[in-house]
Amino acid sequence: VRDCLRGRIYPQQGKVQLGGVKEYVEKLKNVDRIIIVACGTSWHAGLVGEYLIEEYARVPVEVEYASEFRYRNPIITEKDLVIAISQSGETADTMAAIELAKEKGATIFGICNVVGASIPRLSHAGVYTHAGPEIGVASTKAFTAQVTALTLMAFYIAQQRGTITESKLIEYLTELNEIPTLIEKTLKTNDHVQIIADKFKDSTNCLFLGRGSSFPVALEGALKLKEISYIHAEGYPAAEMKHGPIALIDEDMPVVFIATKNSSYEKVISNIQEVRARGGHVIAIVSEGDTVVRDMADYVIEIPQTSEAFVPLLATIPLQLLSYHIAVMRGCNVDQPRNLAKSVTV
Ligand code: F1P
Repeated sequence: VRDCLRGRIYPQQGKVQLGGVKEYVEKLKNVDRIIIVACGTSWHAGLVGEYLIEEYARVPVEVEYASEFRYRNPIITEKDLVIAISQSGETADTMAAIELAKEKGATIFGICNVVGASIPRLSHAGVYTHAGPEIGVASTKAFTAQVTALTLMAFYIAQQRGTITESKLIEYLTELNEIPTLIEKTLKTNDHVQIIADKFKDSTNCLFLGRGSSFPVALEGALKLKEISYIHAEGYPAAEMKHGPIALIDEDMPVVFIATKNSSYEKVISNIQEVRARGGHVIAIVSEGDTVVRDMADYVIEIPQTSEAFVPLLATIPLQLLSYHIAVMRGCNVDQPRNLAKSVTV
C-alpha cells in the first residue's frame, strides 16, 4: 500500500496529492455524479469507493457492472465523471463501457495496475496502483491497492469540495499512513486462519455478511472462495439476511461475518444471534480485544482497530487467506483456477 500509488499523502499538512488527476481539479470540485464501472473484484473495490466518496465528498455515486452497463442504454452526460477500475487494464467489458461513456462526452478516470495497458490509454486521467504483478488469476493485492486509490480519491475530492474539515482530514491521513503497519499485523492471522480453514474445507456452501463498507468486503470474500476453491458462496448486506438467505441457515452453513467495532457493530451482533439460533456456524472478523462476539462465534479472527473508512483494507486480508487455505486443502490450483482468465478480453 505504501508504494502502490503515484499519489502522495502529507498527513501533517492535511494534503492529498494524486498525480494523475491534478489537471482535473475543477471537474472534481463541480462534479454532480460519479459513475464507477468495473468487473469482478474491481467492481467490489468500486462499491467500497461509493461508500467512501459519498460519505466524505458527498457526491452521488453509481457503481455499475461494466458487463451490464455496456449493453444497456445508460443515461450519461458530459457532466459525469466515470471511474473505470481494472487490475489488468484489458478487460473487454470495462473498455466497452469506457467507449460508451466517452461517446456521450463524460470524463474518464482510470484506476489500473498495469502501466501502459489499454484502459489507461483510453482514459483522460487516473492513477496507477503499482501493486506489482498479480501472479495468480484471482485479484488479491490489486483489490487492496484499488481501495487505497479510491480512499485517496475520496479524500482528495472531499478536500477540493470542502466537505471535510482540515482537522478531520489530518486525522484520517495520519491513520491512513499507519495502514501498511496494520496490514503487516493483519497478515499474522495466517496460521490461525489456516486452522479455521481446515474445519470448513469440506463445506459446500458459505455465506458472507457485512454492513456499510464491509458489505463489499463480504462480496469479495464470497467471490474469492468461489473463484479459487469452487465452493458455492454468497455475500449479502447483513440486514438483507432476513429477506431471504436466512432460509438457508442450518448446521451445515458456515456464515462469515465482518463484525468490527464500527457504527453497525450492535446490529451485526443481532444478526450473529439470528444465525446462532438456527444452528449456523459463525466465523467472525472482529476488532482486536473484542470479547462480545468472541463469546458468540465459533471462531473469531482479530484485526487491528481502525476507522470505518479503512476496515475494507484490513478485513479483506483474512478472507483472502481463508479462501487460499481452503483451496490448497482441497487440492485446487490457486494461481490458475479452472475456467478463469487473467484478463477477460472477449
Ligand atoms: C476483472 C476480473 C477479476 C477476476 C478475474 C477475471 O479483471 O473479474 O476481478 O479476479 O481475473 O477478471 P480486471 O478488469 O480487474 O483486470
